[in-house]
Amino acid sequence: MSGKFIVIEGLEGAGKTTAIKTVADVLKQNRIFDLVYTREPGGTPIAEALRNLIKNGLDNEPLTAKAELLMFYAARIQLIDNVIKPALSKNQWVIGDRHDLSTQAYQGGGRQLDNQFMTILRENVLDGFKPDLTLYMDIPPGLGLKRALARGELDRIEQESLIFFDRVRNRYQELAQHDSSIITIDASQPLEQVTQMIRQTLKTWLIKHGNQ
Ligand code: Z5A
Repeated sequence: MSGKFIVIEGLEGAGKTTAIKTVADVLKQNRIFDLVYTREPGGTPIAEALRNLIKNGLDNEPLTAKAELLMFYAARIQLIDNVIKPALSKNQWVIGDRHDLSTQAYQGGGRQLDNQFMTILRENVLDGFKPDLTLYMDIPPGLGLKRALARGELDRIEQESLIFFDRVRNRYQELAQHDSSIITIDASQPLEQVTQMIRQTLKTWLIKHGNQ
């Protein structure tokens, strides 16, 4: 059975952490035990250092939108080449907390960086590499932020305005509509229902892809 790359995406507070546990649970029920977990940005020493810079900044130096974008891609390619691809080649399954769709939604939608520039960068860095399945946890930004706030302090990106997160969500929804490897989960429902939806969606996907 060949390894697959499954990614969980969504705004903060969408419930990605719980979704990841549910995905792992369903995979194990399907006798898929060799799992590797990743988070982005992060997942290698260099990528984790970039994560820290992106989330917290340094010495109050303004981080430009383009520099932020390049840092996400630097972290991502470190993770792909040093962790994700080696795992897949050993037939391990990789469960990712965010991947490139985040960049398209946050830097493309939220920060409104130029589409053509982003496409050229993505194609050159990723060279066609993409997840086998993405579960996009869709939630209104206000509700997600309320959940995230209940957990503690907000980081640099989380401090953006609701208008920014509306743009991020719109871009997520737009991209999900045009890519059959992205499945949208209504994450505004109570936890039990969301978990049930993820279970059912993944079971159906596994059957369709010959891994039940
Ligand atoms: N970012 C970017 O801009 N570009 C990129 O390319 C990438 C990332 C890769 C990463 O921060 C930041 O970088 C992120 C996007 C940006 N910033 N923002 N803003 P991170 O990794 O620290 O944060 P995150 O990915 O957004 O994770 P999160 O805040 O932990 O969100 P979450 O994992 O979805 O939330 P959670 O911990 O699962 O749930 C939040 C709380 O809600 C928790 O207490 C749960 O018990 C509760 N919850 C969850 N589901 C429910 C339901 N259904 N009902 C009620 N309560 C619930």
